Amino acid sequence: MNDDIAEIAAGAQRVAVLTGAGISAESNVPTFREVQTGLWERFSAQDLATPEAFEANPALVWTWYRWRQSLIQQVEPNPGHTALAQWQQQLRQEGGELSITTQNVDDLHERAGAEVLGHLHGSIFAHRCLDCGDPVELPDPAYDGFEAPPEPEEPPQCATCGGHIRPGVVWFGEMLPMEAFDAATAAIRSADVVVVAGTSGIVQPAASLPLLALERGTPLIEINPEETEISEAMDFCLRGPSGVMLPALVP
Ligand code: BJW
Ligand code: ZN
Repeated sequence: MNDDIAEIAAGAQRVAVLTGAGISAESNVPTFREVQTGLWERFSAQDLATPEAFEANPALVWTWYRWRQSLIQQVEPNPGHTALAQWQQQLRQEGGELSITTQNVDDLHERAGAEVLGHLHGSIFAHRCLDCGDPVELPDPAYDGFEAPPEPEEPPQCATCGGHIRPGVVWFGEMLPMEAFDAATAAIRSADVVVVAGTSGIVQPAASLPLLALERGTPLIEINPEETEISEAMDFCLRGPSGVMLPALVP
């Protein structure tokens, strides 16, 4: 680890972290855009991750998300998640704060013991009615294995209005949850250092959030084995997996 980065991390009282799919990659949750392993290599975002897709083929979309939900439930947080949870706890004990804003719909930060400020793209476990918005609790999907989604089955219907139940994720063309977005904006604006881990920086408006750090000259650190759309704006790039780089970064 470069001395400057270690010094910045050790001196920071307020840390704002933005995570993406890459932080869960070492837990065996597939990312979206990586060559060969990315979900969008095998599946069509257009046909699965838009409101129009759900309207056109609710069974296909529903079953795909239930399959991904079951996949997430079969894996565990990795050392990257744990390092962030530890750093958060450490800073809180010292009167500081580490906020985690994630684009991920999984619950691995929480399962590692961290508190998440906001899930910018929702949660795959928070089902709700498409029509009336009522939240709905469902039993876990009984799918086994990682290989492929099972035969499509129709989504359940809302007990209140009969509408289709949908996953609580943010599809393309949908607005992000305002509360999470505003909280992330405030956290980044007031941070001593901003850490961006495991995101390609392609999807807006999430990808532009860390760039708010530029307004005040706050140090920006990227953790990613690959160069990304937002690497150029970074002060430091740690080129490696977050499961290795994050534990090394925590003071
Ligand atoms: C590792 C690692 C390891 C691997 N350690 N790292 C043109 C310009 C600007 C915007 C747009 C535009 N055209 C369309 C838009 C808008 C659109 C958008 O941004 N599209 C882009 C594709 C261009 N955005 C939206 O639609 C958003 N809403 C919006 O804009 O609302 C306003 C509006 C409303 C109405 C009309 C018009 C505007 C909503 C975006 C919702 C995104 N949803 C998804 C799916 C969620 C549900 C689900 O899970 O299925 O969110 S898409 C998918 O991408 C998911 C992710 O959260 C998101 C970001 O992906 P992420 O996390 O960066 O993953 P990858 O795979 O891209 O990258 C992984 C990275 O990890 C890589 O860099 C690896 O190298 C790295 N890595 N191993 C560390 N071990
Ligand atoms: Zn309803």
